[in-house]
Amino acid sequence: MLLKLPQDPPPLWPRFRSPLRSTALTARIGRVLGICFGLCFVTGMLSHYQYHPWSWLPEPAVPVWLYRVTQGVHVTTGTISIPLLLVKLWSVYPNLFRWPLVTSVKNALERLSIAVLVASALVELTTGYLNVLNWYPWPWDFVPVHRFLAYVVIGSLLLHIAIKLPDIKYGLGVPVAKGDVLTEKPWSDNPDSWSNNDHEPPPPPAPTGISRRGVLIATGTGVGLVVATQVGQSITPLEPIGLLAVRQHQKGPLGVPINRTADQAAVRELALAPTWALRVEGPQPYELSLADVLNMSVHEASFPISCVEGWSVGAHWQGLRLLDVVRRAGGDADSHVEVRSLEPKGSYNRSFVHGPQVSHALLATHLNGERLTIDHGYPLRLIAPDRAGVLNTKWLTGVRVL
Ligand SMILES: Nc1nc2c(c(=O)[nH]1)N[C@H]1C(S)=C(S)[C@@H](COP(=O)(O)O)O[C@H]1N2
Ligand SMILES: [Mo]
Repeated sequence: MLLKLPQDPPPLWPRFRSPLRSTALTARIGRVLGICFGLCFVTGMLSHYQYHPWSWLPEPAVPVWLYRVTQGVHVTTGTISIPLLLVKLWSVYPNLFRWPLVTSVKNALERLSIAVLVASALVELTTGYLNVLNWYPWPWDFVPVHRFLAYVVIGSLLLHIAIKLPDIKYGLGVPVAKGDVLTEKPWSDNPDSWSNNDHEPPPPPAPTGISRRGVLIATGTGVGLVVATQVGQSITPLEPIGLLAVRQHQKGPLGVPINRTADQAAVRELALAPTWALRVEGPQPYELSLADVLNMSVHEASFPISCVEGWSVGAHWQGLRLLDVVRRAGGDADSHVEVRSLEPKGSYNRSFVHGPQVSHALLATHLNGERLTIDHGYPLRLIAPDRAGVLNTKWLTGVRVL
């Protein structure tokens, strides 16, 4: 006991009597949520790796759909974690009102670790979803904070699982309709620990309204609907029911959505200038005029464009092979290559290619059989398989062999 507190809570202190809330229910929701958090974390790290690959382990170029799948899983698991987390919090929030609020130093630390987990998870998931909507109503840089918070979430989640292991084992071991009612046991019954092991099932609660199984079914249905109406942004055949799919390929020119237009990037004039040329730097520098570029644009490839925000769509590309351009400048398949955009500002106005992607990348002039539109990167853009969309720089001006 930290302080000498009154034995009983104040008279207006909330009391929770719902027989729906139980360790069995919480553990089942928690298991699915834990799997989602795990998948979201791992795929998020893969995405981070796309931005900052190690030079000794460059990103692969095959299978061409790899990033499409990992990033689709990242955004989908993150999105469904929002309703799952809300149900999970609903199932345990009466614990906030246990009396006394803390019973020991250990108990206080446990509560603090949960506060960190809940707060970081809520911020991580909400800002992640708002990022998908391209809305940034906060003053910090999204990407580094999103990554840092991911470590906080996963660290405090692992701690939480370790602390709650006895409850998790108990909760998953009893049928969901049976088992203790989480909130009926007064805190003061177990002053030493929040997680008590001696769960003694009280007499089964009288059935009223929805059952615990009903809560699980409703949650599962809701999550299923979110998945079905969202994955249309990466699984194109499901697009017609993609109510929550933020970007849809039919809504962009040439069947591909656009994240940033030429006007937003302030490149329209530069990209349309008749003097446009591609400057290639390296041991043997040279320039390609627009006519040269179009003459050399004879290579075709099909691979998806996959945005970090989760949308992706298969596409057919035609262009010059980056490797040919690099070789003519004196480089080869092992070169590190910098591809630069006309875009004056912004962190995505240049992109680095090395490893297997050098041999697979195209400097594309055509998309799905037609000349690139200005918003898709006219006159020339980078595109490589298994590469985050944001790294496929548009409106090229130069290639540098490093
Ligand atoms: N120069 C430049 N290239 C860019 C961007 C940008 O903002 N500037 N956006 C990127 C992002 S986030 C994506 S997903 C793809 C989208 O390509 P699209 O607009 O042709 O679909 O372009 C990438 N290329
Ligand atoms: Mo993107």
